[in-house]
Amino acid sequence: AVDVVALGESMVAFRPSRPGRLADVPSFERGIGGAESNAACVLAAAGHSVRWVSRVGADGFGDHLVAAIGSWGVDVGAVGRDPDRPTGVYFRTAGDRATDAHEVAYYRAGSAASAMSPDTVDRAALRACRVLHLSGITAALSAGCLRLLRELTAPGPGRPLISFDVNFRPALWRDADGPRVLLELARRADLVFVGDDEARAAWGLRGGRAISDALPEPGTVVVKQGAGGATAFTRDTAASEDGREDRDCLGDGVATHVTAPAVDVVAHVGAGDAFAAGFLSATLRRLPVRDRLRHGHLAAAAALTVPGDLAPPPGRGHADRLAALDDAAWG
Ligand code: KDG
Repeated sequence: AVDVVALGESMVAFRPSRPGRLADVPSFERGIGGAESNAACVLAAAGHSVRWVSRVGADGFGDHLVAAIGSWGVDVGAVGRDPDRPTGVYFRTAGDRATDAHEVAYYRAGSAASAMSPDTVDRAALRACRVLHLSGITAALSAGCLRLLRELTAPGPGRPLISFDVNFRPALWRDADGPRVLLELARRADLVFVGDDEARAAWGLRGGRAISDALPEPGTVVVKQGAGGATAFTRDTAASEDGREDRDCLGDGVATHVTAPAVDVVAHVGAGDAFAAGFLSATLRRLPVRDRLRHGHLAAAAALTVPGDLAPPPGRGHADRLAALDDAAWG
């Protein structure tokens, strides 16, 4: 079994080669995107065994994604190729440094990944792991994708620890069902990541405590407050071998807050994925909750300071030294 399996659609990502609106910029740089594979790449760079499960087209963009994600050290052997459907593509501006207001244009309807379902993915490859990392984006892609998420998050023997990043993408939800579906899936997870902005937009919830109260089942709920930092609500603060007993804990929840280091933001894209990866890495290493948050912030800081989706996090020893700086340094 690998440490982590990440399931989700990845796309070739194009960002304008100079600042401006999508309507105006004449050329774009190619990168890769996909919330779950972004997290997979960062986890692999942090020294974990990671598998990415998805589907791509039997086309050049599919070749590129498989090669690029594989080059981060992620196992791509369970990625299916679809001869009839294309690989998804998206365009995104860097956005405002302070507010992250940006433009995004997806070309992914009918993509190879949107045809994922319990019948088209290798379920054995999905389950043979300590942590299965999922996100709410997959739920929005198709009825088959949603069925797959429901099956993977159903309680049952042999279920790995389920990590769920809510990733509310209003542009992908054509109906009003998104918030309800995302809440249902989040409540079935063991570990949930959610931005306070998306919890407000999706569920009308304000503040970490209200969000944590709306998600009483997961052992850990991490509420991200952007530059303000992140708060983990844990029902069991004892770090276990693989975080598994988090699942069985009850109680009001202990809140641990860590302020994010101040960085000069280049682009927000990918920061949430990197944060989840850093937090998961530290969880797999049984580090205390405070250090899980610090490792999340360090990986996010790396992503925030590059233009594209992905940046290598500090190496493990380096990250450990930064995470061990005293409280004064962490603010
Ligand atoms: O978190 C970054 C992702 O938003 C980006 O890589 C594209 O996966 C993506 C999506 O569906 O928005």
